[in-house]
Amino acid sequence: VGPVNDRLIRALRREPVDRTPVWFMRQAGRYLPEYRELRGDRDILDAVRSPAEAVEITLQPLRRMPLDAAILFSDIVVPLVGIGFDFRIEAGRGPVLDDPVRSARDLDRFRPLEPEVDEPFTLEAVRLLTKELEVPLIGFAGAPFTLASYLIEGRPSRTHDQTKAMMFDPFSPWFALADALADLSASYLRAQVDAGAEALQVFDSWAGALSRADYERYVRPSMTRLFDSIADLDVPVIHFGVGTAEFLPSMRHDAVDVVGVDWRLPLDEAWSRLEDGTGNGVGIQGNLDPTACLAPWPVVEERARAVLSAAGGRDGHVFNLGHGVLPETDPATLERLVDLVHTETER
Ligand code: 1CP
Repeated sequence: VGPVNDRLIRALRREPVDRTPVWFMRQAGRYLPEYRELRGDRDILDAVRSPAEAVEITLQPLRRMPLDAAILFSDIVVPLVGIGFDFRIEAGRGPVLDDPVRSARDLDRFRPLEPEVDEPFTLEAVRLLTKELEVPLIGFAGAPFTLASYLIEGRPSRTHDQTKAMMFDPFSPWFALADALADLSASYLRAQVDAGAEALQVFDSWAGALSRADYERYVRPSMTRLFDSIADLDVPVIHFGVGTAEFLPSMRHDAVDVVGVDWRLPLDEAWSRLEDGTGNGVGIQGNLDPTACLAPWPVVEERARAVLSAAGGRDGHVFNLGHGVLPETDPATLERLVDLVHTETER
């Protein structure tokens, strides 16, 4: 049996829906007072390792607003931690690795992920959640470039210099590293689906640091490897990136149902770039600027309506922000936004 509310799944499959589904990246997080209260300043990896706590945090936003999906509370570095990379997540900063990946020798630090052994807590959280939820649970993983950035830089980076330096160096182990990360993410995604996740999202948050030519040459091959190896899974897949407007068509793969776009390009234009020449349809997720949610409600409303009007009621639209909810966001704004999307798009 599937979830009671299958609007998200239908939209991801580009089937007609009664209302446009809406969820938010980082919908479970610091903008919620109940999240801050529960978490304090502890490393989020503690919460991830406790199925009960991960379940509770995943459910928090759904208790406040009728979102059309839940997203598992975890992090993209969790499978890396599972195979022995000793990340910690610093509050207000992000993942830090004291002993980063720098040379071909560091490839020895990789081994295949054994999800039931390395990530039992994640799979238990997925099982508990899918028993309880009335909306689909989205499982997720990081894409190789974004994961490589944390491994190589050893900390959050805005420019990803060392990552790109390794990538451009013809004698570096870049392609082997990217393939190892594709395999890691593919097994993490497969395990989440086996445990009950009903949709998947692959996050390539930092791919926008690359030109189209470099994305094609250095990143797309490992993305093809990743998506081909999960193509047999019977769940819809979202491929999300930030700053990727110049190479949206390169983000399409046979196994990708929907491309997630940031706020830089209106949805109608994103759609025409994606459909360019292929003839096969693809859905779109997005794309309200998360900083717009810090503005007074009339501004949020006007901008949300602009997103909906660019989507034009097409099948295959999933409403979301262009990136994650900012910690300064008033939860009431997101509550009103969910309501607006549902009311405005009633078919
Ligand atoms: O202590 C805290 O509360 C820290 C904030 C936080 C949260 C809420 C981090 C640290 N991770 C998470 C959970 C998380 N991470 C989720 C599940 C919750 C949800 O979406 O509702 C997901 C899907 C992620 C995925 C993730 N982690 C991404 C991809 C999505 C994105 O936002 O681009 C990335 C880039 C990370 C790395 C990361 N983890 C945490 C932070 C602050 C960061 C970004 C650091 C940076 O700027 O590089």
